[in-house]
Amino acid sequence: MYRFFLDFFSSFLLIKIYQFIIILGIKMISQHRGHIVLLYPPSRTQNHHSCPTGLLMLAAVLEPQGYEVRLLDACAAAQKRNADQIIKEIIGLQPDVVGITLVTPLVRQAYDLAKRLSALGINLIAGGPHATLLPNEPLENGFQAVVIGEGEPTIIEAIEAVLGRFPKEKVKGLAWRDSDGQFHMNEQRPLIADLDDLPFPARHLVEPRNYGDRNNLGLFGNIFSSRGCPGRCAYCAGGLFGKRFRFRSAENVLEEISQVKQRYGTPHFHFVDDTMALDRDRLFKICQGIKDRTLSITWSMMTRVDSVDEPLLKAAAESGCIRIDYGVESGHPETLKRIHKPHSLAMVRKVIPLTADFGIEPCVFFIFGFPWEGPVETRETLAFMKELSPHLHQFHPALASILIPFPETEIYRKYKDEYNFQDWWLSDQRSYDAPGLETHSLFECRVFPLGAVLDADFFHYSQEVKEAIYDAFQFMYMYNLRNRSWFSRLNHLVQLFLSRRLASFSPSLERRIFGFLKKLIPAAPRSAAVFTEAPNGYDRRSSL
Ligand code: B12
Ligand code: SF4
Repeated sequence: MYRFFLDFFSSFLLIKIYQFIIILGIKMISQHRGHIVLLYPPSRTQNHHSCPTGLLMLAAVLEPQGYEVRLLDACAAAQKRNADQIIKEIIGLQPDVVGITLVTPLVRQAYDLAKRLSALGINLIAGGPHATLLPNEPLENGFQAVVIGEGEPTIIEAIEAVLGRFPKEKVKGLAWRDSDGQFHMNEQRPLIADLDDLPFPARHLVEPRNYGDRNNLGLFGNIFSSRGCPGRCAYCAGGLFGKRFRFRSAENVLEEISQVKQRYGTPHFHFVDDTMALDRDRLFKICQGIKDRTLSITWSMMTRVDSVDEPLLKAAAESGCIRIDYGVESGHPETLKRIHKPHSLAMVRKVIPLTADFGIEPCVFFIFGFPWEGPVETRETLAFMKELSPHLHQFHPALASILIPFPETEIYRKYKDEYNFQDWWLSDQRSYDAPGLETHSLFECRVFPLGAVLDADFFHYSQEVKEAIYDAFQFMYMYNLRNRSWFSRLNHLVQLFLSRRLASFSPSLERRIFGFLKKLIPAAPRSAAVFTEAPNGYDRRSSL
């Protein structure tokens, strides 16, 4: 009997060992299809507090197919890296291919980096919004191939093509250059028909310490649930995912939230969709599902003013929605028409207080500096901001911006010749991804995170328009300080006033006198706006 058990046990063990060797062998054969680095390129001004969803989605497609993937986010807030550091790291990793996301403001630096990497013999593939809009540009700046539009269905064939293991001309959605320098644009790849087919982002590749302290509980919470937008806003640099609104099923979205909550304890989710609420039925189902599954999360979304109403806001609030970002853009009705916004000021006047009434923080975005706007129109937007402000907890720093003519937008096409800003993203003078702290007045540094955009001088604003824009930003800054002591507010106001007046008289004198103050005095309101803790302790920096 004893012998029987011993024989049985040893043969069982042998079978298991053989099984292990066979599986290992298969894995070793199927693995090592390549080492891939996915890179979000360096920026002087951007700090990410959450991981880049697009690259994680690509990694999720690559890993099961035997590719070893490393994520490098040069903008990760606690581990920012410049081009030299990135190059050193990439050389150490010895990848077969590096895939880089291109967004317009960062291409100037990304191209420099690409040329240096390419000179080292490293294979480079570009993707993302800028690469999709202008596919031949990356090919002239060090990249071997460009993936146009959605990356998931194309990335594997693109890598194989760059490595010479698959014919480049057969990869749908690929732009490439042959050995004679000839530019080729292959047949378009159809949009993904069913987004539920996509794997969940490979969040395990993220190193949390790169993104800051352990309080950053929203790190893993960026989630996409739909793609495409039927809107045609004149300034919008989207379009990557097409005009047709496609969405994941409520069940699929809920499953991802459950898994992330369980694995990482993520308490807050931010939907990065362009316009989350376009399919009402689905949103109702998601809200109901969050409650039914007792997920106990909070969440936030971006959507259009005209896509919500009372029942939807009620359902959202009941399921944990704490913030909705709305693109209001202007307080000047004519501007709303000219930029093809589907909402009116009356709708905004209704929706913003309604959102706040349900306990959801409404976050409104404005754009200043449309070329047809003078000081009067600019002040109309400021007046509208003031009107809405009682319903707003505070103004977020990313909330108002100055119009940037992103490539291929209606604004860019209409005004590029008149204002002579063709291909501005390649010029040093207009590349606004620069710190500007040395060149800007204390006033600009404090209230005006996008000061460098004014320097780029896209639309040649008059002094009156600039003053009106300054007033709007100063209003937001002081509004965020409204709960401070009167002394603190007065102190800030006096500093701003003196700096602004002195700078208008003599910028160099202002810099000399206030120069050291910039370093001494912490920029209270921006940090007050950025580092606000939501009631559940979720650090909302992660979604900004
Ligand atoms: C979240 C977000 C942010 C976050 C980023 C957080 C983070 N950690 O990544 C923050 C708030 C920091 C941000 C800032 C800015 N953003 Co932003 N942002 C978005 C937003 C809303 C969602 C991005 C996302 O996750 N999408 C979902 C994923 C799945 O899509 P994806 O990233 O595009 O990736 C897919 C493809 O592009 C492609 N792909 C991407 N990279 C690569 C690489 C390779 C090798 C390949 C093959 C494919 C590929 O495959 C992916 C899967 O299909 C988009 C709008 C949108 N709907 O995409 C705007 C968007 C990307 N942002 C935009 C802009 C302009 C900015 C700013 C420049 C704003 C400013 N005025 O300064 C800054 C600068 C960003 C920076 N870091 O440099 C524009 C870009 C336009 C352009 N021409 O480049 C967009 C498209 C918004 C718009 N409609 O105008 N942003
Ligand atoms: S609604 Fe948003 S995503 Fe759609 S076109 Fe307008 S700005 Fe772009």
